[in-house]
Amino acid sequence: MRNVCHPTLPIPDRNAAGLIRKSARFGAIFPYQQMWTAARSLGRAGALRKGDSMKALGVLLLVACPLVVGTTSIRERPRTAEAVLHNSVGLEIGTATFVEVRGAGLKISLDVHGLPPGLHGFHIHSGGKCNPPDFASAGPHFNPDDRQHGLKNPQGPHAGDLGNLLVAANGWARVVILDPRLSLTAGRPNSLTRPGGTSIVIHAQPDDEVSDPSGHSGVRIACGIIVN
Ligand SMILES: [Cu+2]
Ligand SMILES: [Zn+2]
Repeated sequence: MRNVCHPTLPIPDRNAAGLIRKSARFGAIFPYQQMWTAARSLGRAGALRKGDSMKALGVLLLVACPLVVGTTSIRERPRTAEAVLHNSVGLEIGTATFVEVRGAGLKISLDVHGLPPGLHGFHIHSGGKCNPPDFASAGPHFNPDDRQHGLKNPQGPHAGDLGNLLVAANGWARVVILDPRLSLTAGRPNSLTRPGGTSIVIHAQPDDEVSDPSGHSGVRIACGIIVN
């Protein structure tokens, strides 16, 4: 019946398959239950005669199809984006991946190397350009809610404030964070998919997380354009 209403979407990966399992139950069973309940009540009411059965099936399909199509949206691949980061001399230093988590925000996984050890402020910026060496083209912090800078600022934060990145002695940093203020849904004010684009920027200094507009985090030492 699913194919009557909507083509079955391919299962994209194991994570998505986990999400799908529950919805598949609803998609496969719930409409049938609806149809069966409806058919029984029609039968009880004497509304179903022999010649009407095909017409009734058509009506029931019309009723049931939106239910199935409604659930297939859960089957879709999660919205994702990525960025390849470069340093101020144009060398590639790592990647960031972005996965929208329904109802929770945006999961950001950053994996970079070749950076000075210690704490570095890092943010989503509101420009989709990373022109070295100063990356000024990335613009200010992404701030759709018109807040002040800093996760510890009572008037903050910017949606693009990500805190500090701890770089190990060997220059590597790997971090996974969830930012509840961001999305990848086009058209939403907090979406990283927007006209003009967005970028992820790492700074030379720690972010004090309170000083507007950028936490005294110093010059920009790496930048990646966010694409999906
Ligand atoms: Cu920044
Ligand atoms: Zn900020």
